[in-house]
Amino acid sequence: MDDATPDLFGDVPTNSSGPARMALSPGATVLRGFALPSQAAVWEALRDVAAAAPFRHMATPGGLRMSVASTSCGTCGWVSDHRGYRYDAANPESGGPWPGMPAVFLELAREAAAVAGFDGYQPDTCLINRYEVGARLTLHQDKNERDFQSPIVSVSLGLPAVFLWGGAQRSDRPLRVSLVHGDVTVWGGPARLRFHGVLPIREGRHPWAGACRISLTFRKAG
Ligand SMILES: O=C(O)CCC(=O)C(=O)O
Repeated sequence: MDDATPDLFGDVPTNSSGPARMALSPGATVLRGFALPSQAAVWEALRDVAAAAPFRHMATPGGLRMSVASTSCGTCGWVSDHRGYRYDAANPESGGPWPGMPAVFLELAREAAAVAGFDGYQPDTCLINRYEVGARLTLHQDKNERDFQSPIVSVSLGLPAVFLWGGAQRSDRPLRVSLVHGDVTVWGGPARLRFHGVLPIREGRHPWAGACRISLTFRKAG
């Protein structure tokens, strides 16, 4: 991780944001605090991935700087530039492969998918987004993957966020869902192509992540 990253080991608040499991729509579930038991190992693995493939702000195809900083691990990584959005086996920053998917990431994603009703999940990539205060993701669909049969699994770490859970059309009014450190959101089946996004992150400080939020978003891209 870069030098904006604070100390790794501090006290981390427990998660108390409501029911253990919250259905958003058919095929979409928030698992409250699901990542907490493995948070220390996940955080350490995240530090290693970010050291091997540092976060950077990519450009949209239209030339705008994305407000989130990103990196990836797995057999391919999500990239965006003037050529469009896609997955690439090479990290454009280094020209080499992305770091491998840490076992603790894979295990967490597989377990969360199974609990949400998607057995046998085999993600091949994890997009890691770092949101500083004010960073956001506008409503979008995840559709650069070849495989829409597999779900998306997204782990929230650090500062809280308001997740927008939209419909099949961009114009559908989204639900606003609070996500806190350790929550895991899974969407697949009839929910796989729903629009979703993240409102601008509000100021705050998390004992591990400092003034930022990090999401790990697992996909089967290839
Ligand atoms: O940060 C999140 O919780 C969601 C990430 C996301 O929507 C994406 O990477 O497509």
